[in-house]
Amino acid sequence: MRCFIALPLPEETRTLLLPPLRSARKLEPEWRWIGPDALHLTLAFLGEIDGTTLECARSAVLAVAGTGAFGLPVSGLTTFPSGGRPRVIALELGEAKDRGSNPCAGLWRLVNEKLAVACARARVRNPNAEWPDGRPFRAHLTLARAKTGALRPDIPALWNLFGGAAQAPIALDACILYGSELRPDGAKHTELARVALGSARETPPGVP
Ligand code: 2AM
Repeated sequence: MRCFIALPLPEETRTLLLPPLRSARKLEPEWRWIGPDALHLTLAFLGEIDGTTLECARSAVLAVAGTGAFGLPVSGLTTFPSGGRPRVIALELGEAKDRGSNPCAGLWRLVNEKLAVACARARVRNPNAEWPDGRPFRAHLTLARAKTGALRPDIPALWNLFGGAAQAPIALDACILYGSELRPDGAKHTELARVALGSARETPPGVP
């Protein structure tokens, strides 16, 4: 199954992003805009995996349970790749200000290290082909992908739509191993494993 490890967005953020996503679809119709429920912050893309490798991915996600939730500010809107024809429109996320140093990059490193160690122990190939020598980690939320022949998007106009909706930091409090089925109407994501990031030391609301 095609799999990836990512952080889901809280319902509040998905609701906030719904109106700008609707407007963006009209503004840039030659881009394939993602539905708010499918938005996520990718930590590792694993491609087609099964059996032992899938179990290694599951164990890597379980290993980051309780490492601490955090909130990331939206810092801008950009296209990827930085050179050449843009293929992706994404919201860029800055680092958390409410915790110690770089919790998101730390989580990206930790889950990928756990995956690499589990794969080495099980003597299977690490499915994250980019780890550790690939592109440096840039926390982002992919909003749209180019359809064939898509024009360069109007970034200032898009930022006018999304900037206002993305003022509060986005709370990231879970890590998920997703299975992804590619369909003509967009990818369908299934949760294969989910952990809460919230630290075990945190007291739930209402508990003294
Ligand atoms: P991104 O959108 O955050 O860049 C699930 O398909 C996720 O895995 C995508 O949202 C994408 O992350 C990432 N992904 C998909 N195909 C990929 C590939 N070939 N290489 C790296 N990452 C990929």
